[in-house]
Amino acid sequence: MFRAGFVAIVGRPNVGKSTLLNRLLGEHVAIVSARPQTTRTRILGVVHEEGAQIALFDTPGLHRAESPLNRRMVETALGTLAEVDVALLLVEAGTGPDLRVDPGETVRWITQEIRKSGKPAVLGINKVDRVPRLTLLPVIEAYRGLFDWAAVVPFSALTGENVDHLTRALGALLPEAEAPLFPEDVLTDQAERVLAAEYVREQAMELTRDEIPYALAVEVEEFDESSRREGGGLVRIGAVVWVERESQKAIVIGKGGSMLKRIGTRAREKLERLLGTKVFLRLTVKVEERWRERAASLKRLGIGP
Ligand SMILES: Nc1nc2c(ncn2[C@@H]2O[C@H](COP(=O)(O)OP(=O)(O)OP(=O)(O)O)[C@@H](O)[C@H]2O)c(=O)[nH]1
Ligand SMILES: [Mg+2]
Repeated sequence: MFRAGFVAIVGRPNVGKSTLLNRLLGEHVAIVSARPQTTRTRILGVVHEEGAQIALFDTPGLHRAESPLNRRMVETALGTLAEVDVALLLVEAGTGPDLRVDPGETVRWITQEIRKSGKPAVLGINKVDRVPRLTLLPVIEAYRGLFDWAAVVPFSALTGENVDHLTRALGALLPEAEAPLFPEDVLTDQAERVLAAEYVREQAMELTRDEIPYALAVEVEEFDESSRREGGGLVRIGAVVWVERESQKAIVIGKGGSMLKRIGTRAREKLERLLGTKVFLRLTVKVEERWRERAASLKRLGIGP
């Protein structure tokens, strides 16, 4: 018997949704950072198993959103929940030194949304690598009280521990299918130029501080692979790093261009690994005041349902 269908990975920001997607795919298709609200769009990853094909959507972290950017992120995640066969709610084991047991208000709200969707749901408790095993028991009990989970799976997206149990639990909940939904070689819906923009944003988020990681957007203006086609092995990429203020621009560029250079070098190295070619990456920093509040800018950047 073969099963195939869609799963939405939902949860609060920073719990490891994108790390899990990458782990399942064995490729870095969704950017990851130590900061919350990294993912802004939904990202499809297709896992091809022996008896099942699991199409997973990584989604932006669910939170109380205020700005138009954040509201669109939340709408994207909730909209995805409505379209899938199965929900995977991710939470993290033990935040901070006082290992947290209470699921908290946001997780209660997300669980409510899952209940409203009428979808079967799996609870994934991520980051078990950083807590003693025994401390998990009260956590599992607390979450069991929230919803009738089809399965509760503690795992670590970072080390891969127990991730196979998670895929088995998800696969078992998918509808029976005559045939796979996607060809064997399909891994993601992310175009290479989108991945290029995201890789730059990932490094820029990682290397900057305070409000800057959230005020960043990256737009690829040039993606020239003509030399790759001719066997020259070079992809030429030109990207704009958008910020909201001149002061932020100065920081992203850095003294004598040093910060922008670090961002560019790190992104280029990762891109070369992904694309399997040499990459020439040119970055420019530009200011667009309040882009996070402008519908046209968000649309241009591909953010929103
Ligand atoms: N120790 C540990 N850290 C993890 C694990 N999974 C993810 N992380 C870290 O948690 C942080 C957030 O990971 P992301 O994958 O970006 O989290 P996310 O849920 O996609 O976050 P948003 O996109 O902001 O909603 C990163 O620093 C990851 O390295 C894990 O299993 N163990
Ligand atoms: Mg993410």
